[in-house]
Amino acid sequence: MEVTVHPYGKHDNQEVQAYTLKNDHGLSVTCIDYGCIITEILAPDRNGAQENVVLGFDSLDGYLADQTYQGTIVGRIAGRIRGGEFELNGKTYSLDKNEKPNHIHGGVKGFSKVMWDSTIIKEENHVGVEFKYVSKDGEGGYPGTIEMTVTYSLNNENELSISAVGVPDADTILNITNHAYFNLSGNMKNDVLDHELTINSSKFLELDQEFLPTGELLDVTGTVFDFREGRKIADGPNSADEQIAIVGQGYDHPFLLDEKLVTLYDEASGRLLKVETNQPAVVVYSSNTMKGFKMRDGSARPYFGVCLETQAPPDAIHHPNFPSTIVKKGGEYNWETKYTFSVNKFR
Ligand code: G6D
Repeated sequence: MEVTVHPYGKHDNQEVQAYTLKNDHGLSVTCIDYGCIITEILAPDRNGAQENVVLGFDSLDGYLADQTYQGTIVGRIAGRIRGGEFELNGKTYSLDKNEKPNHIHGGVKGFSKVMWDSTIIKEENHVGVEFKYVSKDGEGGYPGTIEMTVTYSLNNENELSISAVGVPDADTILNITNHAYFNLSGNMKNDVLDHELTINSSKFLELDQEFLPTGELLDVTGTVFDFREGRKIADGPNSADEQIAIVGQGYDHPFLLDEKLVTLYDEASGRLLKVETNQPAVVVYSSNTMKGFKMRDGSARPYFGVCLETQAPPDAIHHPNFPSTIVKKGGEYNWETKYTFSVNKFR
């Protein structure tokens, strides 16, 4: 296994470095210290062809201009916060309203849009990169200074593990996620409508017209939101379900995980992605309205990527019945998600 470093451009007079992690079985992951962005994952198909399975751009400029969070670590709070404000310990905090009138994905200078300090990791059984960033009190409108550490690690079991640790110096809220758009067809050969998604989740969150949770938990039974036995992503866009229509004729919904395991399978290539997490929910976003800009492997088109954003439910601070996103002074926030890549040679 190896980790190599190479220049990737300049941002705010800082050199942006790219780190490529390679294992001995044809899996490689490239990430950069701007937004901890994963720019490429090369994974073999059933015939051993190594192809890219995440959407992205072919240069830093693409990521600097990007408004769709391609490959980024998103925070302080992934998802939307209604009205761009919340109350904590009797004080109201006003956040960036970067999706008026609401706040989304950590605001104007969220984790996905800042430079992280990096240290490469070379161990006998894994290689990786450790990214560090200090989010100062008041950044984006959030309380408390948080020391953030995000670590990417690749081993010879074809496991890409991502962990995030946040240590605040005051009570605050924190709920990060990884916003990679997966497309297992390889090099965006096809869209993801034929991908089979399996999620052991019996409840998903109802969304309103602003894509914010209403607080209602809906039963998946008998709907295109029931992924317990596996389901083609196409079932959503092909459905007349009003929740599908609300978010642009696809999925953009948080699912509460009964088992913290999600799988994504592309029969044409044989690629199988297993996602394991310590998080209580996953937001499935099928890039319903993504269009109008050039990407590395072609032009952006709806349904050409699917995000599996493991996290606590969005806007949890306004819903006492959701898992909490409050982190107390002296506490520690821990987020973990492991992606395992394999091929199914026979199906
Ligand atoms: C859209 O509603 C979706 C979000 O879930 C997604 O994260 C964003 O695009 C990139 O706003």
